[in-house]
Amino acid sequence: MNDLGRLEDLPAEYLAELRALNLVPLWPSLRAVLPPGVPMRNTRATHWAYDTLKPLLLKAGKLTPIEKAERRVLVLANPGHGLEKMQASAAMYLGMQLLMPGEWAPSHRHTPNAVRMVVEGEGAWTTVDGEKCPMRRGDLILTPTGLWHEHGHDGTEPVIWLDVLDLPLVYYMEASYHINGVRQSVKSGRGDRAYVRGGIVPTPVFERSSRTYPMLRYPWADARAALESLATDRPDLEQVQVTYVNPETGDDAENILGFYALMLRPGQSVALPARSPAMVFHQIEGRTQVHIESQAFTLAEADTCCAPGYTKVTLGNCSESAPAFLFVADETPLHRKLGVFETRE
Ligand code: GTQ
Repeated sequence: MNDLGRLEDLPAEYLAELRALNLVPLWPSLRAVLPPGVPMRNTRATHWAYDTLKPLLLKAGKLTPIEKAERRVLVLANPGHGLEKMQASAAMYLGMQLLMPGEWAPSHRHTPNAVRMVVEGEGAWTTVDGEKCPMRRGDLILTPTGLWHEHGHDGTEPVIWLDVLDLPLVYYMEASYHINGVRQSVKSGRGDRAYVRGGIVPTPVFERSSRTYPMLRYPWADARAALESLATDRPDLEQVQVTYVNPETGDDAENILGFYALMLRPGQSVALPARSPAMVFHQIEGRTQVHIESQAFTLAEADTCCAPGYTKVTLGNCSESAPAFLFVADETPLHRKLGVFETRE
C-alpha cells in the first residue's frame, strides 16, 4: 500500500483557503474512512452484569419519580462509542427499565423501533397500538416505529425489562422524534392469541390480516417450547436457534434489528462465524461462557453483553445437565437491506 499525502504536507494557506469554502482534501483521510480489509469499529465487547446493575436501577426508583423520568432507564452504554452516545453498537441501544407497582409510563410514539425483553417481575403490561400485552420473564414485546405504547404495573414487586432500540441509527439519520399521547383505550384481540401456532394464521372471511405488525407479543413459553422441540427433532443440529418473525410475511419482526432465541444443549459450545452485524446476548436461563476474540465473560441469568461485527463469538453452556437459553439481538436486517451483510471464515 503506498503512503498517501498527509495534511501536514499541504501549505497552511492552501488549507485555510479550502476551509473557508467548506472544502476538505480527501487523501489524508482516505485510509481512515476506507480502512483495508476490516472496518474500524468503535463497538467493544462489553458485559453488563445484572447483579451489579439491579441495585442501581432500584435506587433510581427511589431517587427519581416516574413523572420526572417518563421512562426510568439505565442505559447499557458501550465505552468504545463514548458513554454519552448511549449506544451499545452502531445501530443498537440497550436500556434496563424499571417500573414500580402502580406506576405508569405515559403513552407516546416515536420513529425508532423498540422491543422489550422482560427480565423480572409480575403484573406489568405494555399497551401497544391498543393491544394490552402482559409482561412475563422472557416475553418479547414489540413497539415498532410509529405505534403508540405505554407501560403500566398492577403487581406488587418492581418490574424490570431490557429495551432494545435502533435509536443510534435513527438518530444518526436525523429521523428520531417522539409524540406524546393520551392513555390508549384497549381494543379486543391479541396477536399472541390469534397466532398461537406456527404455520396457521387467522383468515376471517377469507381475508388475511393487512396489519403491518400483526403480532406484538411473543411469549417466552412459546419460544422456549419451539427451541426444545427443534432440539429434540434435530439431535444433529449444531445451532438450535429461532427467529422472531412477522407471522404473516415470515420477515423479521422489525425492519432494522433482528431478534432470536438460542438454546445451548447441556455442555454444548457453539462457534458463531464472524458476520458483519454487531450482536447482543441476554441470558434468559442458565449460564453461558462467552468468548469474543481475546475476551471472555460468564453471562449469569439476566446478564447482557455485546460483540462488534466481523468478530467470531463462541458460546459455551456452563452446565453439563441443563440447557441454557439466550435472547439475541443483532443488526442483520439492516445489513441485508443495505447490501453490506457478509459472513467470514
Ligand atoms: O419505553 O418507550 O429505553 O421511548 C428509551 C426510549 C424506552 C420506552 C427506552 C423509550 C422507551
